[in-house]
Amino acid sequence: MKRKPFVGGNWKCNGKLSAVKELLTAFKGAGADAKSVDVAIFAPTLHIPAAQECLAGDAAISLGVQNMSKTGEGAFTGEVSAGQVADAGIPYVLVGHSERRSLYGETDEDCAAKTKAALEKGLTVVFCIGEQLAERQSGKTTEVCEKQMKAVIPVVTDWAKMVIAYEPVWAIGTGVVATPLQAQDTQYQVRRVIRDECGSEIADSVRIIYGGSANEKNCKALGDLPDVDGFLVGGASLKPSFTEIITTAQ
Ligand code: G2H
Repeated sequence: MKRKPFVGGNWKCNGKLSAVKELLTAFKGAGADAKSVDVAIFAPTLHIPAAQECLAGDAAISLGVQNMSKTGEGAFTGEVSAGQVADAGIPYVLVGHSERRSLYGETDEDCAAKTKAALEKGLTVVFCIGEQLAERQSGKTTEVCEKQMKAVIPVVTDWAKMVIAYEPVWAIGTGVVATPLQAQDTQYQVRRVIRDECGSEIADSVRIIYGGSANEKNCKALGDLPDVDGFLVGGASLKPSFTEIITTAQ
């Protein structure tokens, strides 16, 4: 089944405000066709108003936050709620990125709570899963991804607003990309878990994207795979050549 590709750019905690306009102007020039690809830039939260101004009137590129609170509004110093993200006109949120899980101690339960809160406010969630190197080496990749998926599946009320990002932790920011065989095998298994738990209609329509050292050179071979529906791109989304990933995907 052909699914509409999704290409996300995860800028992480990089860049100055002055770089936002420069990069987004280059991305707008890619001529992304909103009918054939969904593109979202996960900018640092402080940079989003500048990004919104730059993208005003451009239907092809959307914005997202890289994290949000699992709680609602109230006395939660330093947090940003799902309602505030939605109220600010930001359609996407990343949940469960491995850097949030490993550096900030986010658990499967936290990721499920954030997903539930985001979906309740109508946000689209890009939900990240993936195994550590030792887990792959000991043959536990499918088991790890299955556990991460099974923690979130019970709270998903609208699969049209879910994108799953398979990001092997050993490939993140390392320059070591998964082979096409590794990506396809794992993403096939992730879709199998969704099929077992939620049925074929949902499994066949949900997008499962790949992340981890994806770039303009390796995206064609990976994007041609049957269970790879696009990319979550970190380092390579901080360069104008990110446009090549968009045009290859669409
Ligand atoms: C994984 C990815 C983006 P990079 O974190 O989510 O980053 O492409 O730099 O490996």
